[in-house]
Amino acid sequence: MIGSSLRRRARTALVVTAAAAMAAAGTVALQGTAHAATTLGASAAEKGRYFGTAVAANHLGESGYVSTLNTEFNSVTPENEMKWDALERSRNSFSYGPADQIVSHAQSRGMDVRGHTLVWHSQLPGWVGNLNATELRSAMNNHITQVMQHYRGKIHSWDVVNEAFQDGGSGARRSSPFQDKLGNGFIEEAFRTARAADPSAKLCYNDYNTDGVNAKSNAVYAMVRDFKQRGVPIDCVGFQSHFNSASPVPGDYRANLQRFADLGVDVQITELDIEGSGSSQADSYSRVVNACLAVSRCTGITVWGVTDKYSWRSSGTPLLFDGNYTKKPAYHSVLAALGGTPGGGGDGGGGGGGGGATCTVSYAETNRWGDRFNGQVTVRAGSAPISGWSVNVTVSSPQKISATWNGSPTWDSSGNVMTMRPNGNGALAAGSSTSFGFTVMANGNWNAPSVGACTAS
Ligand code: 9MR
Repeated sequence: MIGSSLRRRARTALVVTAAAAMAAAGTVALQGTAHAATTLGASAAEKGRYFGTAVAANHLGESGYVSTLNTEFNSVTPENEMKWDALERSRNSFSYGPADQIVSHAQSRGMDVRGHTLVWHSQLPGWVGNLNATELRSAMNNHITQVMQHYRGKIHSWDVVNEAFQDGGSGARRSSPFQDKLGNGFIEEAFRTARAADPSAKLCYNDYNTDGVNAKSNAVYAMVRDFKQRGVPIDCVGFQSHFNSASPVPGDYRANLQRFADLGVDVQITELDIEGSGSSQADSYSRVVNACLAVSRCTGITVWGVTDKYSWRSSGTPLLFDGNYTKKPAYHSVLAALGGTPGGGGDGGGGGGGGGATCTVSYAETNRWGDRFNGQVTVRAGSAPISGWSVNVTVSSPQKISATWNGSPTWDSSGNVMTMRPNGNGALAAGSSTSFGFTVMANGNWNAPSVGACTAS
């Protein structure tokens, strides 16, 4: 399922008939009906990016919360459930309940998950601060390894180290048990341990007040440049982007994202919220979105909560939906900046499903040997979430499909037409995708299979 990485290039959608044949191997996109994306997640996906939100497990029973989440977002970050004090309150005793709840919700909807966060000075249980250096090193590496192995293969990106630099002009590291006892090298060690624990996750450094060019972001920049030069594994830098009138979106926001991207890392906007209301808030949000879209390595945006009423700074009404899950002007400006068009209803919480369920497919040959080749079909939900899908794949005689994976196939009587459906839960969030694959025995015929249009339910 985590093949559902949302970092992909936008594809041109072609309106075709269900029986359309693929002329040649390669990637071609097909869809049943033309549509414009009408949700944050789907419109971001059309720009090759994800649009996520922080989620709290204790709100997953609230219908307005869940329907807004499922309709609009295709990535989640557990707001507190993956922090050290939540996962390892006593040494080497791990409790994953609420974090697992968020991950399984995300997986069942085809959403990506950002892991937040492994090594941070805050929300750290007291026992960690009481260890000597040797014990602390082993506890840090054990925490990273246990947690990342528990979620191995399920996390798009991990915030490996969070907020390790001081505010202000010093550019110094922040005092913490890790910094004070292990020295500067703890960050590098954490990243090396993380790479070994889950090589499929992107490894990020995440911080705040680093959104523009300033002494703090310069210090982070120097660290990332050093890591890249020395081969320390780091894949991404997170820019939290908590803004208000005292700390507005910096004028050099895009340039700052770009200079990090130019170091050879992805950049992500990880905790976006902007205090305010009305058009000034909306304008600030669209500046952030436009900055991300202008930087090709800016792979996604996460807002720090679904609704103002549960925000960590709720009185500043910093999010896209108000306490009734009604879309705010900021929502509309974000959607417009992402190139989406307003969906029906005009307010949030309307649930997924009904009416707009569409999906598209794309085909690629992924491998070829002397006698056979592998094909892969990627199924992507349109601008509304879907609960299932089916796709016909037709091979031409004397070809035979000899194996399939990540799907549940049925066959027509000729054996040449395979109808593929999901293996288990086929739900996909708006704009998110899954893939299935198959091996074709060529028997001398190397034509690409004909892949029909996607049918969504
Ligand atoms: O939103 C989080 C809030 O519920 C917690 O009480 C708080 C505790 O430190 O952490 C908040 O999230 C923070 C995030 O983990 C790291 N960057 C700053 C965020 C806002 O404080």
